[in-house]
Parts: sequence; C-alpha cells; structure tokens
Amino acid sequence: MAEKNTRNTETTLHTDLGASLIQLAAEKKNKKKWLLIQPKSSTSMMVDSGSVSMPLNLIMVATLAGELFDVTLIDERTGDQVPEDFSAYDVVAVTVRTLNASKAYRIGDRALAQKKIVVLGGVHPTMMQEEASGHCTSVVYGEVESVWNDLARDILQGTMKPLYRADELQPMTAMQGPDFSYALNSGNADKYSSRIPVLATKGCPVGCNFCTTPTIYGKSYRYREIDLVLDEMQYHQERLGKKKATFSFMDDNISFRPQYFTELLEGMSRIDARWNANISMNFLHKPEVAEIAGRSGCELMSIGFESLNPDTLKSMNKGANRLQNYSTVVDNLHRNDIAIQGYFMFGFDDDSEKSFQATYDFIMQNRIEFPVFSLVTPFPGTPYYEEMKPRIRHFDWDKYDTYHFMFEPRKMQGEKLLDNFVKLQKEVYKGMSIMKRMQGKPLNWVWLANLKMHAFTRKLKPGMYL
Ligand code: B12
Ligand code: SF4
Repeated sequence: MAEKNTRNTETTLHTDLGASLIQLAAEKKNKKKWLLIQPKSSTSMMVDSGSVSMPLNLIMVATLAGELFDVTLIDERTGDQVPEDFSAYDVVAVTVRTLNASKAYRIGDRALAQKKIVVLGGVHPTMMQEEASGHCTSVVYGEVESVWNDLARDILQGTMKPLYRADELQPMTAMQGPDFSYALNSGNADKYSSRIPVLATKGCPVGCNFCTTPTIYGKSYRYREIDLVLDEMQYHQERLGKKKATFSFMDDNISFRPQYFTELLEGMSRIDARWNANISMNFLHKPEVAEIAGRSGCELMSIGFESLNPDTLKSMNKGANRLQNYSTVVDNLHRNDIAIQGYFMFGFDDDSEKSFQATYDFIMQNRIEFPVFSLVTPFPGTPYYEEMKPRIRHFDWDKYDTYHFMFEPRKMQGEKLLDNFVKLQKEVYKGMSIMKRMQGKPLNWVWLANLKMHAFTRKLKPGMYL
C-alpha cells in the first residue's frame, strides 16, 4: 500500500481563502463524494494500450479535492470500470483530451441525467468550451490549481458557474506536491508504467502552430523550486529503491530556461536519478548540456524533430528546430549514452516523397533508437486548426489520435501519403533496420519497444489511417 507523500508541504489551500474553505467543508455534515475519471479512448493505435502512465493531471485534481472531499479515482485505461449508476457520488469529474472526448461526453451526459454535478477539465474542454458545456455543469479552463478555490467553494455551496477560468495563472512554485496514493492504491495499479510522472515546468514559449500549449498558457514559462522537484523524486526513490525509481517528466519543454535546466540536472546527478523527458533542441547542440544530462541519469530524451523538410519546419513556426543542428544534437546525446525517442510528423502541405526518404536517411544514419511517426492533426483551438478547418475531412474526435488522415496535402495525394507513411514505418522497424540502429546499445526497454514496434508495424495497412 502506498503512503501519501506528505513531505512536500507547499499547498494552494494553505492561504486565508484555503483555511476558510476547510472551515466551510467542516461545517457540512457529510463530505461530498467525488468520482474522478480518466476515460479510455477508442483508438486502435498503441496509445491507450499496454502499460500507461499514471494520470498526473487527475492526481493533481485528486490531491486538491482530497483535502475537502472524499475522492475516488478510476482509470478506464487500466481496466477500472466506469459505473452506470453514479448514486454513490455527488460530483463526477472527467479529464478530457480530444481523442477521448466522445467517451467523456457520454459519461458526462449520463451523470447529468442522474442529477450529479459534472465537471469537465483538460485540454479539449478548454479549447471547446461551448461544445463541452453541453455535457457538464461546469468546464474548467486550463489548470485546476488556478481556479481551485472558486471551484471548491461553489461545490461546497452548490452554486456552480458554467465556466471556471483564471484571470491569471498562479506561480508554479506554489504547486502542491501530487499525492500518488490515489493512483497507486487502485486495484489495477500494476497496469501503470513503472515510470513515475513528475513535473518541473509548465508552458513553452516556442509557439508551434499545431500545439495547444501556446494557446492555453500563452508565452508563459513557469517552474517549481528545484528542491521541491528533487524532494518528490527522493520520496519515490525511498519508496521503491533507487534502482526501480525511474522518472518521466511531463513538462512541455523542460529545457527552455538553460540556467534552471542545468541546475535541475546538477540536482538530479546528486540524488542519482534516472529519468527521461520531452525536450526541444534549443541548446542541445552544446556538448556540455548533453554531458550534464548524461551525468544526471538521463536515459532517454524525446525530441520533436517533426520534419526533415525545411519548408515544413518553417510553416509550423518551430524556430527551435534548426536542421543544421539535428545530427550534432543526436551525436552529443549518444556520446553520453542517452537514447533518443524521435518524433516525426507527416501530411503537411509541403511534404512530398522526398520528405519520407530524408526522414528515413536521417533515422538510419543517426541510429535513432525509438522513432515515432504521426500524421499531422489540427487540434481544435490551435492556429493550425483555424487555418485547416475548411479542408479537414472529419470532425469525429475519436480519430484525433494523430494516426488519422486529416486532410489532403497540397503536394501529395492522400493515397501516396499513406502508402509512404506505412512503408517508412515498416522499413525503420524491420529486423535488419532495428539491428542497424540498435546494435551495441544496452539491452533495456528501448530494445523491447523496438521489438513491439516490429510486430505492430508488420500489420499496418494504409486503410487503417482513414
Ligand atoms: C506528457 C504528455 C504526454 C505523455 C503522457 C501522457 C499522459 N498519460 O498524461 C505521453 C508521451 C504518453 C503522451 C501521449 C499522448 N499525447 Co500527450 N502530452 C503530454 C503533455 C506534454 C503534458 C501532459 C501532462 O501530463 N501535463 C501535466 C499535467 C499536470 O497537466 P495537464 O495535463 O494540463 O492537467 C491540468 C489541467 O489540464 C487540468 N485538468 C486536466 N484534467 C482535468 C480534469 C478535471 C476534472 C479538472 C477540474 C481539471 C483538469 O488540471 C490539471 C492539473 O493542473 C501535453 C501538453 C500539455 N501541456 O497538456 C501533451 C498533450 C496532452 N498530448 C497530446 C497528444 C496528441 C498525445 C497523443 C495522442 C500522442 C500520440 N499520438 O501518442 C498521446 C495520447 C495519450 C492519451 N491517452 O491521452 C496533445 C493532446 C491534444 C488534444 N487536444 O487532445 C497535447 C495537449 C500536446 C499537443 N499536441 O498539443 N502525452
Ligand atoms: S516546442 Fe513542443 S511544447 Fe513547445 S510549442 Fe512546439 S510542440 Fe508545443
């Protein structure tokens, strides 16, 4: 049984307003009961299958709500069942991304019909408030921390507003340490990936036109105190043993502030951490950064290379990606035994068969350990969505998993796009290619991921992406 992490004591509730909420909650005879739900999407791709990461978003909601309410967290991805009958609960709160929005809306409708308070939060309701408000009592815009006091008070008093949106974002230094017991105590906790989600920073000022982060957080970049992050990691190291505690940063772009990032890396090297993160290339071409990252226990970095086509890179506004730095970045990381999960997207207007060949050559020549391919998906609320809306083939949210053909690119027929997309994946994950990319590298989960991808890509057919 997991204990609660009580070492990280900073909390949003420990303010005057927070104290009055605790008082208000205590005055109520029965604590209100919350059911928090992580729905499973219906995608057939490898997104919600196998071992999934603990839902840090809902854990954060549970951590706040648990101070005032009785909270149960269920995760449909691990096999937990969403009840038909919500009579045991007062509040049904669901986290929603576009790919599971239809499922979340069905849950919301059912709970509303049973006269429950229904709260929808997460990136999709944030971007599609009007649509989401048809399936709930209240929509929470963006992070729960910035609106929590208002939301909690209204739930206690039964005076719900249709939308909770903060005028300004709270500094992240005050972010409550997540209480993982909500996930770890679940009956299906063994289905969670052993990598523990951790968050040090939020936001990303890069501003890619297809990404929701700049829309939700603007150009802001906030971070937690490094000691709080390290303290949280040490809590897990003590709980599991240093060897078993591996961490996955959920940050949008952990490396954006070089000074903060290098201090965090130095801190992690002191506590002997093992970690991976999403990172942009902004200063990874400097060998000293990769060197500290290696020393700090980084096992894998996930990098959005996105494209090898300079026109495509330009069109997506991803200034951090300089083609001339790609191989240097890879080389720096490899020299420090850091594996690379490389993300590549296709389907842009400037893509042609050449884009596929260039990507294949880059991956094979640079021995990228774990390439991941997706089809560009204009997510609602992004500038890209507005631009592409007249050309989008469907608005069935179940297909917004980045593995569906969304629109016909200008320089390539859809059929050709999908043929090349499938061919590239099969080529990169065929036995010989895996050997070429992975030979001599440590026999660990990255190898295993390659073997799984080998089996998965064998079965791919262009029609699956329609
Ligand atoms: C880390 C990450 C991943 C990780 C871990 C995912 C996971 N299980 O959480 C991995 C790599 C596995 C992943 C996979 C995918 N991801 Co991802 N991911 C992220 C990233 C960078 C951070 C998410 C995170 O955990 N943040 C930290 C938590 C604490 O913050 P949060 O999620 O924003 O939650 C806060 C608020 O939203 C709010 N909130 C959230 N839920 C609720 C619920 C209630 C009731 C309330 C009140 C409040 C509330 O309060 C929370 C606490 O502050 C986001 C970008 C982003 N900033 O959102 C993309 C992002 C969520 N991913 C995205 C996508 C597309 C995917 C994939 C489809 C990619 C793929 N093809 O595999 C899959 C889908 C996985 C899935 N089943 O959802 C998109 C989703 C776009 C959309 N409109 O849905 C995002 C937004 C990036 C983007 N392109 O814009 N992802
Ligand atoms: S660098 Fe990553 S997180 Fe930042 S805007 Fe671009 S896609 Fe989004």
